[in-house]
Amino acid sequence: MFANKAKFLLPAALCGLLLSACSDSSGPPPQPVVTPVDSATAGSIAIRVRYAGEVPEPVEINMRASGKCAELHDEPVYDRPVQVDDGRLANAVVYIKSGLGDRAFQHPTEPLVIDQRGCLYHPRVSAMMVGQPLEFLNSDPEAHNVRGRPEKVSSWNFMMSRPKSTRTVYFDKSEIGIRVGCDVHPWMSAYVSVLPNPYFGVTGKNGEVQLTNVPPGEYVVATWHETLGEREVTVKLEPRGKQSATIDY
Ligand SMILES: [Cu+2]
Repeated sequence: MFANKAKFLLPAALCGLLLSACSDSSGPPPQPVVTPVDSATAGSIAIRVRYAGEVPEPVEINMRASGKCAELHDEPVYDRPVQVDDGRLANAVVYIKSGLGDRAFQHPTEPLVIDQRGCLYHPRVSAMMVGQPLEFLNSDPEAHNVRGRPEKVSSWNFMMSRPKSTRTVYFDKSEIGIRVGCDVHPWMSAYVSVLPNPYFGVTGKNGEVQLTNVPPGEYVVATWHETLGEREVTVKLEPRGKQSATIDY
């Protein structure tokens, strides 16, 4: 029923019910036949993401209505989807959208971990590769369900009621900006992007992402932001080139 799409694997479901912490024993999809990158000719692309518009006022999250969440914070908690520092936009996913042809890349076996802590997701915005494990961790003394609302891969939904429990999902195709949420605490939002190549990153405070070990070529590099949408730029990379580009919102 989950064939060819996001795999929420049954053994993991069972072990999640029985144990406080466990991971998938079924394992990720097999590694593809990899197209090697010649490091002697590879280069790098630096992308800077800027935002010139108005930054929405942060909205205080009312956690008092839901269980223990409010007790987990000493200070008021604000929702800040648009984070801008000195004109630089954080939490934008930067990735090579096209230009790599049919190259195939090894996926990491290290999981991307999204922690549920203080009734918030950490990190809020993240990116990973197709085939890489995505591990949800519950660090709270509070039950959360994890509902994925993708458009291309299959949706998933499971409950995580025990502190320090983990659950793992896998993807065998790519999708940008999959929304993850919790029905118990409707303010909880995370966004995961699943990429078919290793050339991606999420901007931090400086609004920058470095793509390294990129083969020479002409690429469409795209950015995605949860409320500001997508932008693209074309970058031509010579052998051993160092290119940089700015993307403006
Ligand atoms: Cu929750």
